[in-house]
Amino acid sequence: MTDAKPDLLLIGSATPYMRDRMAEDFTVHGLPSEAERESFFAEVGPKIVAVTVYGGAGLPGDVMDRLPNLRVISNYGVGYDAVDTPRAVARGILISHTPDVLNDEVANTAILLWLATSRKLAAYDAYVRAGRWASEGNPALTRGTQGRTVGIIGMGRIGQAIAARLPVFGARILYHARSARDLPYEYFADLTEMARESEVLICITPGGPATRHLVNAEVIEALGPEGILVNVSRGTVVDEEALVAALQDGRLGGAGLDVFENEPQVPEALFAMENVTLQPHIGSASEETRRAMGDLACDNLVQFLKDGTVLTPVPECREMNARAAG
Ligand code: 8YV
Repeated sequence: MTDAKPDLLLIGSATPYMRDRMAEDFTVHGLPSEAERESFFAEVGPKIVAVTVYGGAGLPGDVMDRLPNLRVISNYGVGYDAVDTPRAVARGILISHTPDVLNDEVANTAILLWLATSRKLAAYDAYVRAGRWASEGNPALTRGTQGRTVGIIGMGRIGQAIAARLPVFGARILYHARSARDLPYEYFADLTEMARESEVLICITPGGPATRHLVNAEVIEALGPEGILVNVSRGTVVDEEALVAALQDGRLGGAGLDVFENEPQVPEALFAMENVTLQPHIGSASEETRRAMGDLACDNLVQFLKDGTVLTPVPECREMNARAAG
């Protein structure tokens, strides 16, 4: 019976729960180390019909090329910038991702990073743990979080979930996106202009070549010495070198960062900064949300086995999916 199961390649990690679910319908293979990859591709590559992919390594074109019978890619995450989408589309391979189920968690993480950075939560936690409260007394005051002007870069599903949380902080809400939307927030076509107006800038736009270094030196400069940058999208969206330089010179007030340009590498210059909060790309990483994402990633594969479609195709594959549905 087991032999009849189609073969799936798992790239990156998955929870034990997801592995069990995938193993119900597929023979699951892990991607071996570089040294063993050539023989793996030669022996197993032609059998692989499905890939589940998680993490920054993604599914680059050269790996895809070694999987001649690949038909479906299930991306465990909403962002799929690490998958070579044009290559997959050209080959008629369907890509699914996990939208919506993580909106609230990632929005909460964005708010958390803003509040923690503004009130120096991590730095003052360390202050107490080091016994400095007792020996040095109360630390310096911080900037407050009520009544701020908050600019959001990207007004998709998660951007809207972030905006929906801001009224309790009495925030004025601005946003920058490719086009204005029918929403009760102030639209800025020009990002630098919005950054100049913002006290907090929250980045939740998709990664990939189109948004690379969208938050550049000029935008960071415009946000200014009192401004806080929060990034819960992709490290590539921010010019990290310019960000570190601005923080070092006091040209930017602070930063709450969940994502980095070269994960898991983080510029060491940030480690000692009290006005910076660092997280290891955990925006969606709660047990509940990862279970929901894992379920959707697996449901997409199950659906594909049933009728050749997926439940939540990436936008580039919607048409292909509709055609498969007949
Ligand atoms: C994942 C994410 O950690 O969904 C996303 O796009 O950023 C996170 O939920 C990511 O997919 C892992 O690379």
